Amino acid sequence: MNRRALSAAGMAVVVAGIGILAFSLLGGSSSDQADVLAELTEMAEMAEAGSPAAQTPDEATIDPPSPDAEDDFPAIVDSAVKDPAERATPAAATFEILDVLTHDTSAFTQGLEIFDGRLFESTGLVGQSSIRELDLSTGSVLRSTGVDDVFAEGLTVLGDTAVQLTWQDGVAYRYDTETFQRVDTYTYDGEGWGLCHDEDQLVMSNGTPTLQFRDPDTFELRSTVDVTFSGAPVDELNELECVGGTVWANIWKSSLIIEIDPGTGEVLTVLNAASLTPPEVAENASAVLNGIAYDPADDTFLLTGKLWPAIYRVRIQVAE
Ligand SMILES: [Ca+2]
Repeated sequence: MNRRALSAAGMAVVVAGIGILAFSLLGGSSSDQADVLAELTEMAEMAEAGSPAAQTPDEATIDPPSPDAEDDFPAIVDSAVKDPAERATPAAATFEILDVLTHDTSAFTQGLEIFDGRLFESTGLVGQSSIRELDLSTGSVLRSTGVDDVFAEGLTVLGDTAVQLTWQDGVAYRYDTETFQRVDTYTYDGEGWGLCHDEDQLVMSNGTPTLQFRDPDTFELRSTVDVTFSGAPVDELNELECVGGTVWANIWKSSLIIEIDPGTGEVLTVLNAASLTPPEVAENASAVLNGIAYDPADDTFLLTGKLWPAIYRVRIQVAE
């Protein structure tokens, strides 16, 4: 695709965003989750159709891109962490697959996070839950400790400790990152789904449109924000990833990933990752995308799902 076509594709995305924004301003919001998902999907697919980066896993190369690859896509390439104030919102995003790592097909992925060049995962299901470290280059399991008595959920790593949620057990565990021994336990109301942290707080999802902000040391609840798109609540927020002041989340049972302004709860960006679902798990309704890890080393994301055979390293491109 040439530069002119890329510019046209970028413009189409902007027009789509303006249209949805106008829809919101005219009072056309809906509280129905299905409507929200349909709108988000339509917006993402418009960007996908016009993107040179749209790929299926079969088309993905396992070779890293050339260092000057971005020069080929000047019209829409952007950093995922660019200040949202500098781009039109809501915006649609696409992705480019850069690498394919292996993934344990028995891992019911509930959380994925990179800390200091190391990759950590939380897996769920009672009797199969675990906290584990994976090889960041290959995806192979380096070490895994069972969390057998609960249904484990989201995980975030804070240096020498890591915090892991549980689904309906009402407890969160803090581990020593090096030994995976439990060093503290917290209790909370409601369910636990996804977890990440920024510079001064934990961000937690619980299957509702509400994100909770908690003290990173005591796990104490500080405040909440309700996530909305065009004025409508976005339900079933799941795995989270805190990136440069915003929060990325996937929506359960969909392949949609959204970027959220944690101050207002507004959806800033939407990405449709449906084409990533490996054919091996396409018929398994439980095998949904549920792993998002940002790698600050090269501004890429690792994406995987429950029981998926692969972890994809992608570069997310947000339309300007
Ligand atoms: Ca994550």
